[in-house]
Amino acid sequence: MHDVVISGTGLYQPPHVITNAELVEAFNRYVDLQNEQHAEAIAAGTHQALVHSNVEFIEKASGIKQRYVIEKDGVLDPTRMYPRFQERADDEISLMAEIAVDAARKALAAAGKRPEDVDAVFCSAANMQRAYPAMAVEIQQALGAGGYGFDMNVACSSATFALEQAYNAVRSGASKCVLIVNPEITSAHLEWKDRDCHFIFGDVCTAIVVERADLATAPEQWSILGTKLATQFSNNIRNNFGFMNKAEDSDPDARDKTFRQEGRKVFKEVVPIAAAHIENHLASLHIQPTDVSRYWLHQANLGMNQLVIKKLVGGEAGAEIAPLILDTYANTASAGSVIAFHEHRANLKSGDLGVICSFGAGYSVGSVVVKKR
Ligand code: CO8
Repeated sequence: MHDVVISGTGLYQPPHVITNAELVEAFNRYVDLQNEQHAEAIAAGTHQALVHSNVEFIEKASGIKQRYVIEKDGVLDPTRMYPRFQERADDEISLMAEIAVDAARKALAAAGKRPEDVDAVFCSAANMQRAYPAMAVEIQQALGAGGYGFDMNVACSSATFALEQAYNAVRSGASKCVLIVNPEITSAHLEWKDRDCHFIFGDVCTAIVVERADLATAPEQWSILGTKLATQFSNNIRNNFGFMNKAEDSDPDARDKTFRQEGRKVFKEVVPIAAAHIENHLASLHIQPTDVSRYWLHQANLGMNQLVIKKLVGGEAGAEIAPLILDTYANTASAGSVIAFHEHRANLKSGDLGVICSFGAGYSVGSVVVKKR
């Protein structure tokens, strides 16, 4: 078995910011238009009036202050409320591949690797742009990488689940250098018209280089000490969009064809699962939770992360122990814990321990224990 390191990470940050104030203004205009349109039915009691959203609720309930998106005008158009992307021809690079290539190039540069050093590409995200050919194969070709590529999806845990596949491929000797990309275009499958969830998500792409320790040359490297994955079925986070929709004669615009969740239930059920998962994983490696210098946690809700940290180390989830990126990026599905790792590790020193952990739909939870070399 080979020793394995993470030798580089990269981040694609979309060009547009939507603040909570902008989001709420557009949403409330949409609500007013709908209520005007259905005024008679509302007055007759046959149609339920929509209710305004507000910035204070969003910040208090989630910790989110803004989000990045690839396209902003369509989302903020109260007569549309979803992004406006141009369909691309088969001979053009697809949008998902384009943002993945951007993040991948940055990760490869950080690792000091050329695309041809890569012998496997895993495109791991909550949704794929198309059924086939696999996004990973298009990304592999666009980069000029070797080997093979495949797509995988475990919703918010896609990145940590891919890290375990990369770790196993490299330590077994099957691969020398694996590139993971997590292109999350959440704006295309969020229901921006739903007050309960319209504020939750943002677009982004992260990339990670995982390679054999004896071949790594990056100035900064993180040994992977172990990975642990778990799943437990739940309907509390669900999206029924899929290739069977047409054959089922179902409405493509029906509410269940975009993201929906029972947020409060998810909060209550996932916090103990995530905390116990990390604690058990660390125990299997003979590490106490208090020995860990940094927890790069999934970024869905500030309160969730505070509770997970309290259960683990008994203290507050200050920026030093569990950095927050949710305030600026919102929930970016699988990319959240990787953004936290990418942006908040520079001040750690050789020998310091860290945990990258995601949790979300499935339910799914994945943890990766790392040590700075
Ligand atoms: N403005 C004002 N009031 C509101 C709003 C709003 N926008 N929304 C809801 N309210 C009201 C509700 O109507 C309710 O009113 P009342 O008390 O009168 O009934 C009150 O506020 C409280 O509502 P909630 O109970 O829903 O509020 P919570 O405090 O539970 O906060 C959260 C809601 C923020 C959603 C919270 O429950 C949460 O973050 N839970 C965790 C969710 C989570 O972790 N989900 C993971 C999902 S991500 C994932 O797994 C990946 C999926 C794949 C990616 C998909 C991309 C699109």
